[in-house]
Amino acid sequence: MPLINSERLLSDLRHLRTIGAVGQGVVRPAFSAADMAARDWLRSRFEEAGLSTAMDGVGNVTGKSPNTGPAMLIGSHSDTQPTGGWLDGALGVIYGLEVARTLAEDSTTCHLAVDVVSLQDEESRFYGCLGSRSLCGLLPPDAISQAIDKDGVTLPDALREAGLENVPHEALDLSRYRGFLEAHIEQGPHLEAAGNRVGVVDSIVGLGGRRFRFIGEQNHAGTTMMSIRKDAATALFALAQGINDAFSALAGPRSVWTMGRVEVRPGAASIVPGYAELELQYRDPSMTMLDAFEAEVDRLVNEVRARDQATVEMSPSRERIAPVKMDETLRVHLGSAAQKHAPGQWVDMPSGAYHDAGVMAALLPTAMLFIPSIGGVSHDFSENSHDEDIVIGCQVLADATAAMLLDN
Ligand code: HGY
Ligand code: MN
Ligand code: MN
Repeated sequence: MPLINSERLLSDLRHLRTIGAVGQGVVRPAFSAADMAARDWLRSRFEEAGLSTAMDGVGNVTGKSPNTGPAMLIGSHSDTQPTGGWLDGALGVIYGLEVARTLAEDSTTCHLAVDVVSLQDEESRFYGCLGSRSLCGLLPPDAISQAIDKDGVTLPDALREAGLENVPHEALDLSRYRGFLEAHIEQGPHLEAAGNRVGVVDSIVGLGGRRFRFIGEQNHAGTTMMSIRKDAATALFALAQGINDAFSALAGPRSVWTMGRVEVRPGAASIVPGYAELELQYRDPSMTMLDAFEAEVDRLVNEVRARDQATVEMSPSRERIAPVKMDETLRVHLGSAAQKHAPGQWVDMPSGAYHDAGVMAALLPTAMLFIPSIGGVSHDFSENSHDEDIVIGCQVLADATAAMLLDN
């Protein structure tokens, strides 16, 4: 099988890291200037690789092989979290580019078709997995018009600012594709802890989220007696504690939940807060568990409402993503390639993070490959992986991709 160009791979990853760099991390939220600069650079690299490129109306950047199908579509996202790591998403996009180049440069595989994609807003600045959902025709009708980020920027305004408001949205040509592959950093501790170098994902967790608004009565912290207060923060804390207690009692082995955004206004020590916001996200490999979490939240909200401390409004904070199984046949090819390049140091494993692959699997046979995250850290500027793991992961993906297409 053709060998990847490891220096070229690392050089492209390091260049992408410079676009939106903040210290050792990266800040490239969807549709930010840095994100669009990165997408323009990716397009130029895809073109240099002989791929025909385009940016569609939601910012997806594609690079298409001149070869006829069946093709493999390989990619991930190049947008990041507000405090993002340099590899989350970027790894899978540059892997796709390197696999496309490697197979095109070798006489035994140059007839194979590998397309590459950088999907938009996987990190949910405006809408979770916006790009992959758009590509798959899975965006609800008013998703774009209603989407607004945490700072009040609307998605239509961001699209206008990026010059995309009149650009057509690309739809996946299912007749062209054998499948979709996404390589990603594990973003967790399991591979490193077990001394493994490659993970072949068997399933991706499902997730849901709720947003709560608490409306009380702002007042003086000294003269407002406890019996007559309508303290928005007290209601928030009561709900948060109730969620932690109830979810802990319900949780399965891979259940997780996070209340990562809290706002209390006006945020002064001598003022009884009149307004508060809380955002909850929960994940599990089982849809039944996700449903159970949501039933508990409904019960707890009614309890807090009954206390008459504050009015509690609840709404979904994001589109729910169902748990999804990866394609068995593609997984076998990834496992064979992993066994060749990391014998005895690879493992089948679930993904605790969600990914665009979780959306693409609705339409295409889909598989994912993980490489270890140093210290299991991600969604933090310190996110990192060892170069040798980055290189091995890409070689495994290249071998598996060639095998999948030759196997047709
Ligand atoms: O949050 C996630 O699972 C993904 O990294 N955006
Ligand atoms: Mn992420
Ligand atoms: Mn990611």
